[in-house]
Amino acid sequence: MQIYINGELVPEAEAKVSVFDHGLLYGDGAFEGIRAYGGRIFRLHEHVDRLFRSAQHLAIQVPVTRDGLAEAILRTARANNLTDGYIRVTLTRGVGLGLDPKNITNPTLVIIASQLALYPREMYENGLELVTVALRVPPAQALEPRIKSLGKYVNNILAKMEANRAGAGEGLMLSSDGYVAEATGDNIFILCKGEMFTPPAHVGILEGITRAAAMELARRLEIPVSERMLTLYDIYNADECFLTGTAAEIVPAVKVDGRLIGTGRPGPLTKRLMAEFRALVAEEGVPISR
Ligand code: PXG
Repeated sequence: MQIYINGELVPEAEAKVSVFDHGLLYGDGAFEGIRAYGGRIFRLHEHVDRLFRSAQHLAIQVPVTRDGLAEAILRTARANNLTDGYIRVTLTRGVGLGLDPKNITNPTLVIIASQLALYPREMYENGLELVTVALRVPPAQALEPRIKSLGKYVNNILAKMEANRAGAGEGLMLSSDGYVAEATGDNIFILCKGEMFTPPAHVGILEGITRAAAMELARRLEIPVSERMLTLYDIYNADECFLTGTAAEIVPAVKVDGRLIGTGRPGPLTKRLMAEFRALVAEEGVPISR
């Protein structure tokens, strides 16, 4: 595997960052997880833009331009003959011991083009089970959720461990005041009487790129879709429920905290959206080959 580090492609065994890297020491950085389908990178520019917005908030100067980053991602995919896979872009503040970022000037940019397993195929056909975890998402006033920051993910990892302990496919996280926020690495949607709802960003969610794609597809199918504050009552009483994320794509959720959602089978609108999503990723996207 060839890894991109700060402008160079190097073999995996030589791809090393400093033990003084602020990403390692403090989780001081941001990342993107991107997928490629059939030789095309899905929503490449949206991911590049989100990384730049994260970097702008963190006041980390991305060492390349937007076009330069898109090109670096494509170059890394090409060097690894990637057609279908997962691309992980990591940006950190750079090397420096001690919290104060004042004298840290050389950010670290790493791009890995690899594979990431989806949920088992069975979960796409039969739906997954969610459990509400005790751990809450950080309030937006404390940790801006729109930054896809490295450090924030300890919370998501702990939440995933809680879901694993419960034997569920995913953990559902609430805001500190008990509104439905998101899953540990996915956004959540429900369908009620033909209308689609998802929590607004200010609840403390990541504004997912797959979430935006699902909303676009719903509009195309003339399913009314809106952001709304949701409680567990809304989820338990929904006709259909599904999760969206780069890793998960669109995956039905059929059981939440022991309650069957709707019929307990992936719903008709969820299935249509999954089919439309598969068509979208096959036709859209930036070609990897020149
Ligand atoms: N919420 C959270 C907390 C996430 O981390 C999403 C929602 C969905 O966003 P996108 O833009 O992917 O639709 C995410 C995304 C990984 C990995 O490395 C994590 C994500 C995406 C891809 C890979 O496990 N999280």
